[in-house]
Amino acid sequence: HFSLFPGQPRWPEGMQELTYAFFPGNELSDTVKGVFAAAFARWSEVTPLTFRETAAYFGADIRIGFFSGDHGDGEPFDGILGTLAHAFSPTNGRFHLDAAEDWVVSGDVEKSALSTAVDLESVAVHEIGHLLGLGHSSVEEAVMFPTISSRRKKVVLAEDDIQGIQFLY
Ligand code: TQI
Ligand code: ZN
Ligand code: ZN
Repeated sequence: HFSLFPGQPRWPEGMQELTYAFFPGNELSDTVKGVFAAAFARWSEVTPLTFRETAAYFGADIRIGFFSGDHGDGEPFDGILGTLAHAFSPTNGRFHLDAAEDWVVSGDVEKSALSTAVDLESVAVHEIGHLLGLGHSSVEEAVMFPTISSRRKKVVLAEDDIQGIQFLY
Protein backbone atom coordinates (compact mmCIF):
# COMPACT_ATOMS: atom_id res chain seq x y z
CA HIS A 1 0.00 0.00 0.00
CA PHE A 2 1.12 3.57 -0.73
CA SER A 3 2.16 6.01 2.00
CA LEU A 4 2.15 9.78 2.39
CA PHE A 5 4.43 12.11 4.31
CA PRO A 6 3.42 13.05 7.87
CA GLY A 7 0.65 15.63 7.70
CA GLN A 8 -0.05 14.59 4.08
CA PRO A 9 1.59 17.64 2.44
CA ARG A 10 0.64 18.33 -1.19
CA TRP A 11 0.92 21.18 -3.68
CA PRO A 12 -1.93 23.63 -3.08
CA GLU A 13 -5.30 23.28 -4.81
CA GLY A 14 -4.70 26.42 -6.87
CA MET A 15 -1.37 25.16 -8.25
CA GLN A 16 -2.25 22.69 -10.98
CA GLU A 17 0.57 23.83 -13.23
CA LEU A 18 3.94 23.27 -11.64
CA THR A 19 7.08 24.65 -13.21
CA TYR A 20 10.43 22.89 -13.23
CA ALA A 21 13.91 24.04 -14.14
CA PHE A 22 17.34 22.50 -14.55
CA PHE A 23 20.39 23.75 -12.64
CA PRO A 24 22.13 26.00 -15.20
CA GLY A 25 25.59 24.69 -14.27
CA ASN A 26 24.73 21.19 -15.56
CA GLU A 27 24.12 22.12 -19.23
CA LEU A 28 21.98 19.03 -19.88
CA SER A 29 21.30 17.72 -23.40
CA ASP A 30 17.80 17.74 -24.88
CA THR A 31 17.85 13.94 -24.58
CA VAL A 32 18.33 14.13 -20.82
CA LYS A 33 15.69 16.87 -20.50
CA GLY A 34 13.34 14.69 -22.52
CA VAL A 35 13.73 11.86 -20.01
CA PHE A 36 12.52 14.16 -17.23
CA ALA A 37 9.63 15.38 -19.41
CA ALA A 38 8.60 11.74 -19.97
CA ALA A 39 8.80 11.05 -16.23
CA PHE A 40 6.60 14.07 -15.41
CA ALA A 41 4.12 12.96 -18.09
CA ARG A 42 3.55 9.63 -16.29
CA TRP A 43 2.16 11.56 -13.31
CA SER A 44 0.26 14.23 -15.27
CA GLU A 45 -1.61 11.45 -17.13
CA VAL A 46 -3.28 10.32 -13.90
CA THR A 47 -3.78 13.68 -12.09
CA PRO A 48 -5.04 17.20 -12.90
CA LEU A 49 -1.41 18.38 -12.62
CA THR A 50 0.66 19.67 -15.52
CA PHE A 51 4.37 20.38 -15.61
CA ARG A 52 6.12 23.09 -17.61
CA GLU A 53 9.84 23.67 -18.00
CA THR A 54 11.01 27.20 -17.24
CA ALA A 55 14.46 28.73 -17.57
CA ALA A 56 14.31 30.54 -14.23
CA TYR A 57 15.96 28.04 -11.88
CA PHE A 58 15.39 29.87 -8.62
CA GLY A 59 11.81 30.81 -9.50
CA ALA A 60 10.76 27.27 -10.45
CA ASP A 61 8.55 25.12 -8.23
CA ILE A 62 10.77 22.07 -8.87
CA ARG A 63 14.54 22.52 -9.23
CA ILE A 64 16.47 19.65 -10.81
CA GLY A 65 20.24 19.29 -10.64
CA PHE A 66 23.05 16.75 -10.83
CA PHE A 67 25.59 17.18 -8.03
CA SER A 68 28.36 15.09 -6.54
CA GLY A 69 29.50 14.58 -2.98
CA ASP A 70 28.80 17.41 -0.58
CA HIS A 71 26.66 19.90 -2.45
CA GLY A 72 25.59 22.19 0.34
CA ASP A 73 22.28 20.81 1.60
CA GLY A 74 23.61 18.60 4.39
CA GLU A 75 22.85 15.38 2.47
CA PRO A 76 26.04 14.58 0.54
CA PHE A 77 26.02 12.06 -2.28
CA ASP A 78 28.17 8.95 -1.98
CA GLY A 79 29.58 8.08 -5.39
CA ILE A 80 28.58 5.06 -7.46
CA LEU A 81 25.35 3.35 -6.30
CA GLY A 82 24.16 3.77 -2.70
CA THR A 83 22.09 6.92 -2.81
CA LEU A 84 21.14 7.72 -6.39
CA ALA A 85 19.02 10.80 -5.88
CA HIS A 86 16.95 12.64 -3.32
CA ALA A 87 13.83 14.71 -3.43
CA PHE A 88 11.75 16.24 -0.70
CA SER A 89 8.09 16.47 0.22
CA PRO A 90 5.80 19.27 -1.02
CA THR A 91 6.39 22.12 -1.40
CA ASN A 92 10.17 21.98 -1.08
CA GLY A 93 10.81 21.26 -4.76
CA ARG A 94 14.46 20.20 -4.46
CA PHE A 95 15.29 17.27 -6.78
CA HIS A 96 18.97 16.30 -6.77
CA LEU A 97 20.67 13.43 -8.56
CA ASP A 98 24.11 11.96 -7.87
CA ALA A 99 26.31 13.01 -10.79
CA ALA A 100 28.63 10.07 -10.06
CA GLU A 101 26.13 7.44 -11.22
CA ASP A 102 26.37 5.70 -14.58
CA TRP A 103 23.06 7.15 -15.73
CA VAL A 104 21.41 5.49 -18.71
CA VAL A 105 19.37 8.09 -20.57
CA SER A 106 18.44 6.20 -23.71
CA GLY A 107 18.53 2.63 -24.82
CA ASP A 108 18.07 -0.45 -22.70
CA VAL A 109 19.52 -0.33 -19.19
CA GLU A 110 18.99 -4.09 -18.88
CA LYS A 111 21.46 -4.59 -21.75
CA SER A 112 24.06 -2.15 -20.44
CA ALA A 113 27.62 -3.46 -20.19
CA LEU A 114 28.03 -1.62 -16.89
CA SER A 115 26.85 -3.48 -13.80
CA THR A 116 26.44 -0.06 -12.16
CA ALA A 117 24.11 1.34 -14.82
CA VAL A 118 21.07 3.15 -13.42
CA ASP A 119 18.02 4.03 -15.49
CA LEU A 120 17.41 7.78 -15.25
CA GLU A 121 13.71 7.69 -16.09
CA SER A 122 13.01 5.07 -13.40
CA VAL A 123 14.67 7.19 -10.71
CA ALA A 124 12.98 10.36 -12.01
CA VAL A 125 9.49 8.82 -11.88
CA HIS A 126 10.16 7.68 -8.28
CA GLU A 127 11.57 11.02 -7.11
CA ILE A 128 8.73 12.99 -8.73
CA GLY A 129 6.38 10.80 -6.67
CA HIS A 130 8.15 12.10 -3.55
CA LEU A 131 8.06 15.70 -4.85
CA LEU A 132 4.27 15.38 -5.26
CA GLY A 133 3.76 13.93 -1.78
CA LEU A 134 4.09 10.15 -1.96
CA GLY A 135 6.22 8.22 0.48
CA HIS A 136 7.21 4.61 -0.09
CA SER A 137 4.89 1.76 -0.98
CA SER A 138 4.84 -1.80 0.33
CA VAL A 139 3.77 -3.05 -3.11
CA GLU A 140 6.78 -4.48 -4.94
CA GLU A 141 5.47 -3.59 -8.43
CA ALA A 142 4.95 0.05 -7.42
CA VAL A 143 7.28 2.76 -8.68
CA MET A 144 7.29 4.00 -5.07
CA PHE A 145 8.62 0.70 -3.66
CA PRO A 146 11.84 1.60 -1.79
CA THR A 147 14.24 -0.62 -3.72
CA ILE A 148 15.00 -1.32 -7.35
CA SER A 149 17.27 -4.03 -8.68
CA SER A 150 20.34 -2.74 -10.49
CA ARG A 151 20.00 -2.42 -14.23
CA ARG A 152 16.22 -2.46 -14.00
CA LYS A 153 13.74 -0.19 -15.69
CA LYS A 154 10.54 0.55 -13.74
CA VAL A 155 8.62 3.47 -15.14
CA VAL A 156 5.01 2.34 -15.50
CA LEU A 157 2.85 3.45 -12.58
CA ALA A 158 1.23 0.55 -10.72
CA GLU A 159 -2.39 0.70 -9.56
CA ASP A 160 -1.07 1.43 -6.06
CA ASP A 161 0.94 4.48 -7.26
CA ILE A 162 -2.16 5.77 -9.07
CA GLN A 163 -4.37 5.27 -6.01
CA GLY A 164 -1.86 7.17 -3.88
CA ILE A 165 -1.51 10.16 -6.18
CA GLN A 166 -5.28 10.28 -6.84
CA PHE A 167 -5.90 10.33 -3.08
CA LEU A 168 -3.81 13.52 -2.91
CA TYR A 169 -4.90 15.22 -6.19
N1 TQI B 1 17.08 7.81 -2.54
C1 TQI B 1 16.10 7.60 -1.53
C2 TQI B 1 14.69 7.51 -2.18
O1 TQI B 1 14.38 8.34 -3.03
C3 TQI B 1 16.07 8.76 -0.56
C4 TQI B 1 15.03 8.54 0.50
C5 TQI B 1 15.09 7.61 1.46
C6 TQI B 1 13.79 9.20 0.61
N2 TQI B 1 13.93 7.66 2.19
C7 TQI B 1 13.14 8.59 1.70
C8 TQI B 1 13.20 10.21 -0.09
C9 TQI B 1 11.87 8.99 2.08
C10 TQI B 1 11.93 10.63 0.31
C11 TQI B 1 11.28 10.01 1.38
O2 TQI B 1 13.98 6.61 -1.82
S1 TQI B 1 17.69 6.55 -3.36
C12 TQI B 1 15.17 4.28 -5.43
C13 TQI B 1 14.61 2.92 -5.33
C14 TQI B 1 16.55 5.99 -4.53
C15 TQI B 1 16.04 4.73 -4.46
O3 TQI B 1 18.78 7.09 -4.09
O4 TQI B 1 17.98 5.49 -2.46
C16 TQI B 1 14.84 5.09 -6.47
C17 TQI B 1 16.23 6.80 -5.58
F1 TQI B 1 13.34 2.94 -5.01
F2 TQI B 1 14.67 2.30 -6.46
F3 TQI B 1 15.27 2.21 -4.47
C18 TQI B 1 15.36 6.36 -6.55
CL1 TQI B 1 13.80 4.54 -7.74
ZN1 ZN C 1 20.88 17.47 -2.39
ZN1 ZN D 1 12.09 6.87 -2.41
